[in-house]
Amino acid sequence: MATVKVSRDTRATYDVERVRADFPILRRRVYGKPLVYLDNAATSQKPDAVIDAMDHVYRETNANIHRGVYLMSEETTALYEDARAKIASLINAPDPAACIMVRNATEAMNIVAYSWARRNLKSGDLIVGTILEHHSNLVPWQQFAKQIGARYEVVDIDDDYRLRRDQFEALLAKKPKFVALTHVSNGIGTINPVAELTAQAKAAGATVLIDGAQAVPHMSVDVQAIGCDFYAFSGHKMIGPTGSGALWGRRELLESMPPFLYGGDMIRRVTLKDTEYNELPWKFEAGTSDYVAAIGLGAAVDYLRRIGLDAIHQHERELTVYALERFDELKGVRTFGTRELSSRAGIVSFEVEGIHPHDLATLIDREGVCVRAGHHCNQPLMDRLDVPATTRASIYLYNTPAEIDALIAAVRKAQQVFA
Ligand code: C6P
Repeated sequence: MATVKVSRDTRATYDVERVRADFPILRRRVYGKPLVYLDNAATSQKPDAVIDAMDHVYRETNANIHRGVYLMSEETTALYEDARAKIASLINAPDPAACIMVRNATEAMNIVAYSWARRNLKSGDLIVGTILEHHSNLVPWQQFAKQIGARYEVVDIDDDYRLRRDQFEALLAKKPKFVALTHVSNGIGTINPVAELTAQAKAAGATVLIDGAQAVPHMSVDVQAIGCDFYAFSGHKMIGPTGSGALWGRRELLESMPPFLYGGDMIRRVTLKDTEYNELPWKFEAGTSDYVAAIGLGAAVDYLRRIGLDAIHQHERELTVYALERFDELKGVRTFGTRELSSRAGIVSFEVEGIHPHDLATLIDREGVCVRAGHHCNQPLMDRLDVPATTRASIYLYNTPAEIDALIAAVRKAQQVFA
């Protein structure tokens, strides 16, 4: 399959060295070699702006939110709610109150499984997923279906690693109640046409959840244009802190759902007989939130918007094309994923003949290059590809062509070791 070429004229405007200067960790060395961080699908590095925003809270304003009537609590609450507004605006959510702050995408998807699905699905109902799902958007549905006697069926991929639309449509003809679908595959980088798929699923009467964990960090996302009912993502993959993320949902759905967790902050009035719940979004934010992480995520959103999600996406696309071209030069190497660029994110999973992915990743690491080896929480996808695991390089806004060269050189060196 031929690699699709893209124009490289944004190179002039995208100043990757300037971006890199904002990420202090990129200055470190590993094994005496410059760090080449290519495990961005697992988690991303953090710029000074995010570290400083969190440092500021701990040094200047730290106090529990929504509880104190004193200045510091009010300041921290304002920073937290301001972060929520930024996060909502990033995905063009119509209403920040429908943007629930969570610890990560996994928690977001479990909220939908526990609060929405338990109330709205019953025995015999059909839930549709895809073979591309990360375990966190597969296991909750598979297990939930088992518990209530519902059916969970998945859409396969075609020879070009893209979802089989014929199969999706055949499943929709069975009138599923729910569709759980990833925006971008973390295993092989397929970008799903989520707006089209959502429109079809909604026309068939399904409620739609999109897992945006690998999309929001890398491209412009507009939940209104997609038309889905729920959209989930993690902060740590988008240069924000661990312990941050969001679940956006349609207000009317969130209002009809019971809380996921019970405790402080999610209540309006408690008596020994009963509890009246708080309004959105706090009904779903029981206990002391990781408000410092959320504030850090707000700073990450500011940073990403300053660079521009479209510019980041284009930069990653150019690097992906470059990486695929360079991989094609290597003998005994197979890359997974479509070469159709409009459907391809900056995730390059590959296997090298005669070298187990874990051995390969260990040797690559010795050259200062961080990649992930394993099933990437995609075991059904690995089974489908008929491989036990892959080695995976995943690209982000601070990566450079020289780093791709370092990866390729490290793979060559590993091949020599095993020759
Ligand atoms: N994928 C990877 O290396 P959490 O762990 O909740 O922040 O994100 C879960 C998750 C959900 N959906 C997709 C598409 C993901 O890629 C991930 C996390 C990492 O690919 C860690 S397994």
